[in-house]
Amino acid sequence: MSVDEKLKKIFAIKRENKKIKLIDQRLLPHKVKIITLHNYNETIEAIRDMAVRGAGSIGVAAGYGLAQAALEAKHLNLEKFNKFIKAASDKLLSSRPTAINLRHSIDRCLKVAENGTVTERIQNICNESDKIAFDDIKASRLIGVYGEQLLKENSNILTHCNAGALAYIDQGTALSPIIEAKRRHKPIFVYVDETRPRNQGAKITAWELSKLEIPYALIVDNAAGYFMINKKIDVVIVGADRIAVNGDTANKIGTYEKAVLAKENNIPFYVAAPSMSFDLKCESGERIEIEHRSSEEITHISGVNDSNEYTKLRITAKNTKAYNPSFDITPAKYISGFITEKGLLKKPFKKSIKNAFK
Ligand code: RUB
Repeated sequence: MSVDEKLKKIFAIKRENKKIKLIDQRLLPHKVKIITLHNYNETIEAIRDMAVRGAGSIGVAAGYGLAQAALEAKHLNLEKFNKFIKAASDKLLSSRPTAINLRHSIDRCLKVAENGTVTERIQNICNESDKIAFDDIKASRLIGVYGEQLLKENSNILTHCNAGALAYIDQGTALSPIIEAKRRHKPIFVYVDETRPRNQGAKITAWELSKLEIPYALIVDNAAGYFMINKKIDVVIVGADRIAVNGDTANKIGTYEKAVLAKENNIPFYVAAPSMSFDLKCESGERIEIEHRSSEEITHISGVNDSNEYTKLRITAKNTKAYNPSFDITPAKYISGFITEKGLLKKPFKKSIKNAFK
């Protein structure tokens, strides 16, 4: 089976008129269950509870969610329709705050719904939501093509969290250059951070790479320094949830420390991200809202037992206090470049980012 045939089985999200279908990422890698979301409230819940996750997929889900809301409101007059869409947008926007893709998707869908009859506005929102997904596919492929050029034969790549096909359709951001290398039969090896607390690396990235038959090994989050200082890692590639105009980048918690370690060890550190991940209204990382999630994500762990039954376990003493910021900011000075659908953006980032996306 070719890489492309294998990729088709790892789809993040699809829209079929009012229904959204997605692989429930909470159950991976133990169960590949496709769930159907019937209305926009179900979609909000799926984003909030991370059945769908990853900046790009959250953005697509939000656009599709607004399409669902528009279809749900088709019997309303124009005034009530507009109020309904405004309320639905606000609710979608508050479902997860850090990834800018969500806001960009909502803004794009609202913009095409500024004029016309209710029927025309519904059609425009639906078309735009599909176009967001289509644009993501194109960006994902181009990121792969540009990023692959940075990988030498037998490169050892470290990645954090999951920025593959389930995070960003259709072959991810950080994993896209890796998939392109596989397509071109270039030998490479991937070190996968487990990515506590939700273990997106251990549960999703490792699963995706094994499905695609790309050689990898899972490492614990605090082992990256060991592998770097022992010259086992040649390059780091991560995704992004929001990038400020100066290049400061929000990504999954732990990204910052990997970037500092990479600099200390003279290892290039790339962020693979499409235009949808850049926030041109945000001057620097300090202005990026960081999502704080439930402490239960740290105190408990889920998986399957020997009978393959889903189990959740508490790993700490009862009532253990835990802080759980979901993202951190990597200052631009630690980033070697941004792999985008427009090519590699180099320093000075203020200039290259503005030139690429103005
Ligand atoms: C996901 C995360 C990923 C980026 C990848 O966090 O931090 O690295 O979203 O970006 P979470 P992209 O699992 O909490 O959503 O989607 O652009 O690949």
